[in-house]
Amino acid sequence: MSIASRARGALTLGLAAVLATAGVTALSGTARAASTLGAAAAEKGRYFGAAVAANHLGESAYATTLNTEFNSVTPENEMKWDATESTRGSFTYGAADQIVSHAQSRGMKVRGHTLVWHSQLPGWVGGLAAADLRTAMNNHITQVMTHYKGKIHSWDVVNEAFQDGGSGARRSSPFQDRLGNGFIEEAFRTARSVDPAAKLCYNDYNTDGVNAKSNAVYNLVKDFKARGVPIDCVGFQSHFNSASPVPGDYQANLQRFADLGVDVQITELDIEGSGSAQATGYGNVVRACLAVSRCTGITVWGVTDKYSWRAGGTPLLFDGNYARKAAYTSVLTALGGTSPGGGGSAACTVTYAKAEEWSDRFNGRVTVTAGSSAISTWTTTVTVTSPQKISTTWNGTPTWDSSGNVMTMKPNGNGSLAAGASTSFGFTVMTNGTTTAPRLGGCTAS
Ligand code: 9MR
Repeated sequence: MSIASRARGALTLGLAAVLATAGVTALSGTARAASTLGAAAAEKGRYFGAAVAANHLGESAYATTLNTEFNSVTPENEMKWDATESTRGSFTYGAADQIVSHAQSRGMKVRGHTLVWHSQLPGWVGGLAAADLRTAMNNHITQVMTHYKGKIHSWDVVNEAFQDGGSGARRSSPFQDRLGNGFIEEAFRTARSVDPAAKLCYNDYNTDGVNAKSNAVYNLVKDFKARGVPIDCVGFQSHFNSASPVPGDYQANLQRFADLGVDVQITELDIEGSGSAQATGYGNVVRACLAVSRCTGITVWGVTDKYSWRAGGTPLLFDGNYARKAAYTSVLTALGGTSPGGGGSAACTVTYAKAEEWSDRFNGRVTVTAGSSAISTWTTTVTVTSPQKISTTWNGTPTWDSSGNVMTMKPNGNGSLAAGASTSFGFTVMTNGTTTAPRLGGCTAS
């Protein structure tokens, strides 16, 4: 035995003794990889968050998915100026407070979004002359940050202040037009004075690769750092689709900002699409963040496709039935986690869609998609609500529990699927008067 391994042995024994004294049993054997996004990200020293809407927290599947998978939240609209100060000097925090207390009681972090932005800005702000606008902006920052002092890990102090396109110019807004370039600096200085413990971020979109807009933000941050203007982080929204895919220099761009001495955060990630293309995009984003030590966390812009701001593009990790998508598996795998039920790296996801419908029955179709590795077989379950009965199935081999309501489905013959590839099976549900949609269990792959 080498000296090093003997030292390690002694250390292990010492640790076991400490744990035993503390009344904790030391576990031996291989630790199981984390099986949720939040836990897997935490093992990598990052948070994994979602944008949350207060009005969905009462939906149990929404809350369960949020609580199980995520460890940070961003109020999607509830902290914006139109929500918190729609009338000058009269502050309303009800919906935002609901999200903050939901998060705090479950140990989740909260990102604050956003203090100074041209959009979702009440009309009265745009009507103010310069001196009054300056007072109103600083008062808004002061009031909102004071209300949430100590509860927000990072604030998007200024959002989307630059124009799209090649000019690198500032976007026109009441703040820009009346206060000039200095409004961003003023907002950050005010924010620092109110809550010195919160990380202060500049947040924008179309800045995810090296381009004229991100260069303009880069120069702003560089100037702030050189002059000692407080700034701690830059948020990269990362709204992607086929016209605006994950840039090839995404990681390099994150790294050049990090090299200026700020943290970087992926703040509003969503990628339109489906299947393996979407899964690959998500995996690339997560791997880029993990490769940049100052990339401290990732937030996806919503929990489920059905409530996304661009629901038609199905851009998120959970479908409208809260089933994990291939994109979910890709993210979890990239974070070093393992799907529940997915042995080793083999993993799959299932989604349900209703097909044909008659007065007494309907057809359901389940699509099984392999994760980022090929699988040799899969199993999933479909549960119908009594008195419904499944009368026929196709493209699969079913077995049944004693109630006859839970069908376990395996492939017909060869169940192998390439990474990201899909197959589907179908079945007919006799409604017997009940039209409730079937529920899917997890997908198990090997
Ligand atoms: O997702 C938000 C949506 O519900 C609002 O209607 C919309 C209004 O502007 O804002 C959406 O969130 C935006 C975020 O606050 C800033 N970056 C772009 C996001 C998507 O539009």
